[in-house]
Amino acid sequence: MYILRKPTWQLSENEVTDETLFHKRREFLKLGAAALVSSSVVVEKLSAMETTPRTPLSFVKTSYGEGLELNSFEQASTYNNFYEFSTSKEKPAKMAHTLITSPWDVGFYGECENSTILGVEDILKQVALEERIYRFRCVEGWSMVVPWIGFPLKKFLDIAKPNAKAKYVAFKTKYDPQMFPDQSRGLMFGAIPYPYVEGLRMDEALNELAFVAIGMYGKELPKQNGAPLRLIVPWKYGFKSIKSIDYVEFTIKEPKNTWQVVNPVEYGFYANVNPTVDHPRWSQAKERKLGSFLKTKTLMFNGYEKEVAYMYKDMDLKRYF
Ligand SMILES: Nc1nc2c(c(=O)[nH]1)N[C@H]1C(S)=C(S)[C@@H](COP(=O)(O)O)O[C@H]1N2
Ligand SMILES: [Mo]
Repeated sequence: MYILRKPTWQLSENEVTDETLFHKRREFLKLGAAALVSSSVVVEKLSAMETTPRTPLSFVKTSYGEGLELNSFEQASTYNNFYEFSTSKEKPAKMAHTLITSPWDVGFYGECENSTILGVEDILKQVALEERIYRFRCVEGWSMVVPWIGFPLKKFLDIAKPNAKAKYVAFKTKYDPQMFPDQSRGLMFGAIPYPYVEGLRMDEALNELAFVAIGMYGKELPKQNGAPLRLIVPWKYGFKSIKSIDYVEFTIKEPKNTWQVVNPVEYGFYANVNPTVDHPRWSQAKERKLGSFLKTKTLMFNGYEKEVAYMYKDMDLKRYF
């Protein structure tokens, strides 16, 4: 008889909050330690944490997110959700060196005219890179503001020319237990089903805010943040922003995304950030930005109501959560 460790998705609100406080305490201790040594030593330590040197990128700056206060690179790259490595928030940064991001192919399948497999470098030849500062809100109640570098998801999907029957698009993360240790753990031992799957309705995918990130803070994405390329859907909870994509499929039917499969009572397909619809085990009215002590109000559609509300005007957002 095996004793199963309780998966994170079964944690109570208290435990989630404790984890956040635990993290805050670590940040505080780090700051305390930093005050004792010269700042140049601290900078050296921070860059030594990067698992691999990351190439600086050239990109166009945009006005997205002007005026938002950024989280630090350190915050965004050391507190991660990446179950393929671990359910811990701290471990992906230490473990992600096993992810080999080059060569990396992305396959496009399903309801499209141009089904193809393309290397990331070929994809990058077809798009212009831009920087967008977006709010990012995890369903667990923490948030951050990150300057992503990438290109509109529409440009990515245009490569495959979706046909008129394509109503949805599904994305999958690479399945390779050599690179992602948790993929060999097995459902019996509390792992989530792999590969990780996410999906969007076609109109959502074509919305101007939907983004493919290949970098952040001026450089290539750290592996723990989903290198070589990941989705960023800023008006939806963070779990929709699938990492390390290797498969795109245009579908007629709504795809089943991983968290909906794991726990359909708690997670749906849409997962729009909505302070008025609580998670069954905690309120979604507030969030704690990484590095902040106080909670702040969560905004409808994470502050992107103007850009996205039209897509849901006839929908009951309590039902389609
Ligand atoms: N493949 C994959 N993608 C994923 C996840 C994951 O576990 N595996 N976690 C999701 C969740 S819950 C969140 S909040 C964000 C976290 O992104 P970050 O680590 O860059 O902050 O990634 C999302 N994408
Ligand atoms: Mo999340």
